[in-house]
Amino acid sequence: MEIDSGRRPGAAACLRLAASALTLFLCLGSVSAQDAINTATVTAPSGITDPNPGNDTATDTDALLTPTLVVSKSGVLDADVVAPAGVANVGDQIVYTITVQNTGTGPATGVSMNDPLLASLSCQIGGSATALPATLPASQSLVCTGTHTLGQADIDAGSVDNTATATANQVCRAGLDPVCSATANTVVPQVQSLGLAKSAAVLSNDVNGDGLINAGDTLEYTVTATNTGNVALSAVVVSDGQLTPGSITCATVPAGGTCVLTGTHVVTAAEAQAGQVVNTASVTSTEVPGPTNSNTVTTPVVQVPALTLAKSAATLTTDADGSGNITEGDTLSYTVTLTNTGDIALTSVVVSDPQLTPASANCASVAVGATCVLSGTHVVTAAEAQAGEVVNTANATSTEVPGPTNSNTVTTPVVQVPALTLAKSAATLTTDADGSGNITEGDTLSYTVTLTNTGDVALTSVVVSDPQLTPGSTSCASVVVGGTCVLTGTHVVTAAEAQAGEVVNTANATSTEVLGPTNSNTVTTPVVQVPALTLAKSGATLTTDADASGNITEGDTLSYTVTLTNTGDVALTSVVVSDPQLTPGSTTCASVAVGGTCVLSGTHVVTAAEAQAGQVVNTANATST
Ligand SMILES: [Ca+2]
Ligand SMILES: [Ca+2]
Ligand SMILES: [Ca+2]
Ligand SMILES: [Ca+2]
Repeated sequence: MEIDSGRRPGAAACLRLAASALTLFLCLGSVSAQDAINTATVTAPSGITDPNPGNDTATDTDALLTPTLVVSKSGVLDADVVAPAGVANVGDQIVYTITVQNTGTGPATGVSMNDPLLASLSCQIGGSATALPATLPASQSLVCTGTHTLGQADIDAGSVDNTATATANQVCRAGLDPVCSATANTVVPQVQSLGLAKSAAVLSNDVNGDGLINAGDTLEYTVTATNTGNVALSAVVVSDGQLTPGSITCATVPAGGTCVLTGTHVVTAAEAQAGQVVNTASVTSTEVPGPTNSNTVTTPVVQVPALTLAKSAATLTTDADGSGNITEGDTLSYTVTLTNTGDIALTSVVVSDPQLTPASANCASVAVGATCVLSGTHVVTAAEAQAGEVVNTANATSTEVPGPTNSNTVTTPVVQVPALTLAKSAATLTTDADGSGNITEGDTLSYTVTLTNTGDVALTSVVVSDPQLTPGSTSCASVVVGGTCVLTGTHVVTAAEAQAGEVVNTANATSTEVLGPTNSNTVTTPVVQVPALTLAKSGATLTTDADASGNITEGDTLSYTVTLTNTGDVALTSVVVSDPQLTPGSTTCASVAVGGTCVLSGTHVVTAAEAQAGQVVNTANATST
């Protein structure tokens, strides 16, 4: 069916209804205030024979007042109902105003309104609410409002078209009158946009268990891309090169929907050094090429400065005494190594060991994993030798690890070298028994025997002995290095020593550390020998009484004994005891010991002269070497 409204000659307005077999014109004739004359004419279509042409026209003349309705409609988008404001979202509204104006001369009754898009209408006439259907007087307007809530289909379509249709009893009758309708086309602007937000880092693997974010720890981030527009976006890619995985692709994200990348990041040494992890993600889509960047998330990293300090064992560099082992005076070398075991560089590093030369090493900065090394030497002291070890601990300080941090303690055994000397003084004549002014038998000599600790360790249970002295020994519980233990004693020169012509004297010492015995120097003291003898002659014994007179007379034989006694302190040698009046006249002793004798026994015949003299006078003598 075709509908054509327009004027026709002789009519105020006509409505042409055309069907395949019939065209019908409904025309409203000219009207006045009092009547309406309406003439209807039917014309047979071409090819149709009108069997009764006389009834093709009818005219009705009525005296009436006629309403005329004019419908208009407008729609206004309210994009602020649902956030975000200004963007049309599902739930936002279009507010429609439909106005039916009665431009005719008479009231329209049964005025009603149909708008399939609007669930309910709120209407008023002349400012007063009214229900439908209503009577609309001439020159009045029926104003109805209603809202349409946007659906995604509306937004996807980009606009909403809808038509309101008014009906009344007199006009706008469905199927009879020209349609009293108005269509509103309301544009719904499409917005294509993406928002991207990154969560704060969550510590998901605390490698060192300290509850803090440090190098090596794993952080987890959630990067959320949100479709902040009002239409679906496709091929949404959320990326963050610092995360694992580094991206996610969502084929389609509806308006308001999200595409979420959850990834992890292991805090690097560089980030620890910098003290923070700085992280920005991005998103793109087919519709929003972008990239759109996320907020930048800065995560503080707790720095863990740390160091270790290790000291090497001592190396014997200079073996001063050539002993092949570590002894007093030897030079040891040590290496003290600081290693940066933390996750940031250490600055103003000082490695110290006051026992070494040089005593410290300075490093302005030591990178992670790098070292600062002090190499120095140490000469073993007497005290260390006494202690039997060198005990040595280094330390280190830095700006980041103020410390001091001590190294391992290195204990180096020192081989102790106990040693002593024993010296004996020359003899001093203390008591000159015989007043001879020199050292002779029976004189008293004094000696001093001095033990000196010449080693590098104290000597204990020291005994200095000399059996020839009185006292024969002295004991010292302990003799420090360089100290002495002195035996002072006296000795009376013996006969044997006088015989020998000297006092030969050697002391000795023992100690726990130097078992010994260690002998002193031998002191030989000359003894002045005092050779002496006595010569005694016995009285004559009448051996042969030649004249048998019974007394000593001429011709009698007398016997004598001449005894040499060694009364000195030295043996007498080549001793000859002689008496020329005796027969034999002498005797010789090769050696006569002290106290020993050399005896001449001989006889003598009284001579005439002796008889004449009345006596025999007889003197013996002796010689010796
Ligand atoms: Ca909105
Ligand atoms: Ca940690
Ligand atoms: Ca040595
Ligand atoms: Ca003397």
